[in-house]
Amino acid sequence: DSEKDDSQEVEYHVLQMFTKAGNNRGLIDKFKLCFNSMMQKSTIRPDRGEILHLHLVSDPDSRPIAEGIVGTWLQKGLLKVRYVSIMAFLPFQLSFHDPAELTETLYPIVQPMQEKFSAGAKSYYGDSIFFLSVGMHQVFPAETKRIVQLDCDLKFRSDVRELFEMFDRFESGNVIGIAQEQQPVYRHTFWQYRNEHKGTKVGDPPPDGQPGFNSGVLLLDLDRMRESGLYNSLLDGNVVRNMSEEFHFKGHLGDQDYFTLLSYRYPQLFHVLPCTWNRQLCTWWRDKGYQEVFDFYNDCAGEVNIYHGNCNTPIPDG
Ligand code: UPG
Repeated sequence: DSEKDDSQEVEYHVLQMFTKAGNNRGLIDKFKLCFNSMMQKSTIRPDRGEILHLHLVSDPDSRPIAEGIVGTWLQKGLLKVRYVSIMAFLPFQLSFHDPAELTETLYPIVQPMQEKFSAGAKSYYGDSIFFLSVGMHQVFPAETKRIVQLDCDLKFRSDVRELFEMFDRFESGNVIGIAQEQQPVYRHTFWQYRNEHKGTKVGDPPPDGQPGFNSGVLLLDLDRMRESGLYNSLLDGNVVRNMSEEFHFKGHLGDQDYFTLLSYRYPQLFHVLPCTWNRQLCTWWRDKGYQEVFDFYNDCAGEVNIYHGNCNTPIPDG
């Protein structure tokens, strides 16, 4: 199962996008909360031969901001040592990836999705980088076998290690772990298909329906993504266009739209994470004509493991 070998540390790869943070106080505060809560709850420790490797996709202006936040965490720790590189004492490893460079590899892979699941050519989610997860298996080297990708607007109440343990629950054929969307957004965007296919589960709420996915917490089994003939065949432009047409679907939420559409034809590619591991707090769709059904989508029983303050929703204390 694991990357463990006696001579080597076990590496737990976590990736986050942290771009255009320059004048975005909101994003900076979100990242701080997410990072601090993840570190506070994490039991992944270098002295146990384990290392948390944080990959940040950051443009040159955002990078020093991230370094500042990560540095604050260090000052809280044992860091009183002088004359020694502080990086040697990091309780985790940090790597930066330039979005412009990643985009060069990504663009040819994700261009068909960008056409269908972006708000427009110049739109914010139109950037290829918002489809990074879709082509991550081709962007990262073969040594990187699994990655957990996280939005910045999260708060951990549990150990990030448990997310990695969930890879072991994947059934054969599963390549990505992802939680369901907790608002009727896909009930809305698939209205035409639903209208033409009475009784379909597409866009219906849990437990029996297929509400679609939310990409705030993503378990990417890069090895399986690389090996899956099915997954890679579905990256093809014609396939994406045909599926979009079949479902009369045009989205604007990037990777999560693509994964949702795929799941309606090929659910076996996805391992569905418990709702408590991506507890979405946005309620924007409640009063857009969906009062009656909203709670069917939004209910999530059990202790919250990760809060997701999507659409700028404040995250409760504690
Ligand atoms: N991000 C940046 N810089 C920005 C804006 C976004 O780095 O200027 C990153 C960041 O990691 C952020 C993520 O992109 O957390 C998603 O953007 P966000 O504004 O948080 O989107 P939301 O509207 O909160 O989230 C919805 C979904 C979420 C999904 C996202 C894009 O709830 O799960 O990932 O849309 O599909």
